Amino acid sequence: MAHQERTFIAIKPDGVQHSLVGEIIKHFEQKGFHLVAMKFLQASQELLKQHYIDLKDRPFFPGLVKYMNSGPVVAMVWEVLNMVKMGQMMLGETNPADSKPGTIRGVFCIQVGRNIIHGSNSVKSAEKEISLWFKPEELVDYKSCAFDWIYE
Ligand code: DAT
Ligand code: MG
Repeated sequence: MAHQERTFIAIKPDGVQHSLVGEIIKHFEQKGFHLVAMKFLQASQELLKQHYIDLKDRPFFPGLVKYMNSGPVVAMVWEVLNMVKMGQMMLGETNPADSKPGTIRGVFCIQVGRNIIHGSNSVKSAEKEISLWFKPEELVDYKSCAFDWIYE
């Protein structure tokens, strides 16, 4: 049976404003990621500072928090085999200019400070981010009828 890992994915305020919510979710759904949790909210500065705590000393940190707090986001938890590699492959590079055309950042955005989507980049950061954005009871446990058609 396939070993599943959870990742935290967020459609950032620019992704919401560009009406890309459905389009972005479609990519994960159709690829075969398993949806575990989802909510629509305007994140507080406190939450965002915690979320990006590892970057607190970088010069772009205040602008990053301001941008992420400037409008609503879609926060999600998805489950997939080998989530770090799979997530990076779907999202593209941090800088959209380095992202391949088939990736979400490669197709839908231009600049690093407006890169429309977040995805966890390790199992450890995923666990931290999921517990920051979701309560345990908000994570839904169910079996997808397509599971045996996605995993061998
Ligand atoms: P990622 O979002 O790909 O995990 P990261 O964790 O290094 O990248 O940085 C988090 C976010 O911070 C990134 O999505 C956009 C912003 N950021 C990173 N480097 C930046 C830079 N040099 N200038 C402006 N924003 C930057
Ligand atoms: Mg990161």
